[in-house]
Amino acid sequence: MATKESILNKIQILITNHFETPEDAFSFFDEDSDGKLKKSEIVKLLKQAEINGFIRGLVGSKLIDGYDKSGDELIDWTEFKTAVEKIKEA
Ligand SMILES: [Ca+2]
Repeated sequence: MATKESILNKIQILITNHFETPEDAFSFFDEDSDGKLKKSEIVKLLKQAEINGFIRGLVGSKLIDGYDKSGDELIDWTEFKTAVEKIKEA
């Protein structure tokens, strides 16, 4: 069973190893360039982070629940940056 810690750890490894900066990661996964990550874009990030396909949808929803402060069901750059900083501390 994947724990929250192991999932966050994989996300951190992806961002650290594959991108120069969190900004690069954000713009890479923001495929429609609207400045926000919607659930389908977050699920692609989770796929890249090698999160098991069976739980990607659930994890995506949980991340949105946890980090979407504005309540629009999207993760904008400020929210993403806050999430990345929290993940680093974990
Ligand atoms: Ca987007």
